[in-house]
Amino acid sequence: MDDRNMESSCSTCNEIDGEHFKSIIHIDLDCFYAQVEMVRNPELRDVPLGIQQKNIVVTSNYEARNYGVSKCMLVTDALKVCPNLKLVNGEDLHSYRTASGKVFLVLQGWRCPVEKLGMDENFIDVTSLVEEKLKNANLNDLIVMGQLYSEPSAECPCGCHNRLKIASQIANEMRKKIYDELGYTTCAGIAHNKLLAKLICPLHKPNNQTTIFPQHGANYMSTLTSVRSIPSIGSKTMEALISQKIISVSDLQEAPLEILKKHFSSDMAVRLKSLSLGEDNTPVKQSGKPQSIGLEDSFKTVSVKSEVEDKFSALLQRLLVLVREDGRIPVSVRVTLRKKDAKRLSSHRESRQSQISPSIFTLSSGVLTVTEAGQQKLMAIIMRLFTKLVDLSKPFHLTLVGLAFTKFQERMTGRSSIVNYLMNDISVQSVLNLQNDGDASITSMDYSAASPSSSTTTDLSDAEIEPSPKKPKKVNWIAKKRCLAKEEVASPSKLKVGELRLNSKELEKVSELRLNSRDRSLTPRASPAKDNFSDASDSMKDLEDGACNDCPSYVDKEVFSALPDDMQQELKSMWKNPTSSEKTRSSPRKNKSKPNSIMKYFVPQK
Ligand code: TTP
Ligand code: MG
Repeated sequence: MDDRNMESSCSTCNEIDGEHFKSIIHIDLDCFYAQVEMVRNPELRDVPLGIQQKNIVVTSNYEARNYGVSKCMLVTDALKVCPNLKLVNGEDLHSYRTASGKVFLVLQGWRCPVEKLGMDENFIDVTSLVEEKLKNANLNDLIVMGQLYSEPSAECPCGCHNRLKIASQIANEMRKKIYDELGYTTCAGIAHNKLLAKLICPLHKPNNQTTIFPQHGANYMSTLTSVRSIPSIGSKTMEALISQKIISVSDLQEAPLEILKKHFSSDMAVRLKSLSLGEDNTPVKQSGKPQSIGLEDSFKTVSVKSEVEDKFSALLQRLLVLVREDGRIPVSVRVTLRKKDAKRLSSHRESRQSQISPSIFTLSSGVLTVTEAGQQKLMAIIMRLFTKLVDLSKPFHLTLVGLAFTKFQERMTGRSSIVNYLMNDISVQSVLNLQNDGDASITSMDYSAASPSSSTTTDLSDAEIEPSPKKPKKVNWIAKKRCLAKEEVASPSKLKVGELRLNSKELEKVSELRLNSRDRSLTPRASPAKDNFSDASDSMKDLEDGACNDCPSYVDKEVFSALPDDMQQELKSMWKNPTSSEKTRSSPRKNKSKPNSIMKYFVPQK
């Protein structure tokens, strides 16, 4: 009997409807870098095309794949199988990043959570949209758009088949829009969870989509020949599984839980088992700006300090361009090395990170810049981290160096700037990246490319050299309200009443960003910028519930709550006196008696 026809029982669907109620789409761009080049230059469309980085073809179009050119092939080998292969240098990632951002924007048009994975993949949770569409759908007319992994012998009582049929139609619309607006073809996977949506996506590539019903999840998983196909199983977990002769996903399905528990924690053993059966309940997390911005350079071997310095210097130059485009001010830098271990004939990664002073960066006419002296400071920190990772008194062999800015301050306009207070994203979008990238735990699904064993250490000693930004009490409180308690809050400036010296640009920014209350609703998620900060939305709700019930409608209540108590009192008493309040609102800059009164910043934009 065909494996695909062996459905798992669905008689308990209603009891476990928590497992089937979601509808997830995974979209992957076909031969991504190659398509970007082909859209840019139509002459490349009908020729076999390879994208070259160093001596490797990182991807190729499907024309070239027909000749046997595969991803990550050596250029020399690719030219052997396809002598007329057209090669385009793909080392400058700028246009790929731009294309990736545009696809993300198109997908956001459906107003569902979109989680970006790498540059050319996105998960979209269309559960709510499907529920909406289901209300008006004629169930007899529903069909699966694109391919279906396997015909079901019976309807699932929980209704997931109809939901996934609608999801397949939404996926089709999304793919069509990406093609119509940007010219890129894509593949999609449609399933009730992220795991199956991602894994089923490439089944009919290119330019096609595949839906899988929950009952066939375990069957499909059993066709995967390596446990490594499962996202979040990295090299260490795979090694441990192989040592138990668990190689394919079906081996994992059959492995007794007790055996797994001997080699992994109990939670992890259970999780491995669930994954092998196609079960996964990780949520689609709305993506915002990347948590870190980094670049790596790999090579055969480097064993001399000055060469390492040159590599880092080149990386830093390129990284600063990316940071400028991003616009956030970095407050932490991470150095990564891949060391060749001659004895074990293997290599491993090590990282170390350090705080950096935001003052290294300057904002000039809205553009982030670093002076020559600032760059020297950064290089000094980078080389100091390097010497902590490598014992220079002994020979060393590196095969990769990497540099990343790992934490950011959203905006910084001056040490004592009120701007830092009067913005909702007042402190930092920061993430501490201290866990092993690969295999330490799989309690939450990590869909990012699994990296080889690696470790990152935060270098606290460097924090002394580059002083740690202070954490004012008030801002820490706001961070807590936003459920950022575990994250670090870095260097928002402290507001003192006597230090209110806004220059005109800051004032403009404040007015523009925070005080245009006529255009803003105070409901959570009203502002598009908020979509990246779902935790912030919650905090906003809390604040709205209590802190400033007497505030006039044009006042941002979260901003109000962030002000020192005495300032809040000053404002409240003014609002209680309509005459003075109105005067201040209509003519804030003419308030001669209190030139720096906070009142003038609470003026709706005209
Ligand atoms: P993939 O999605 O793996 O490949 P792809 O989009 O080129 O092809 P497919 O049609 O099979 O999805 O990777 C996305 C891009 O990432 C790819 O175009 C080039 C780049 N890339 C690298 O830089 N290094 C690599 O090792 C791989 C696999 C991809
Ligand atoms: Mg792709």
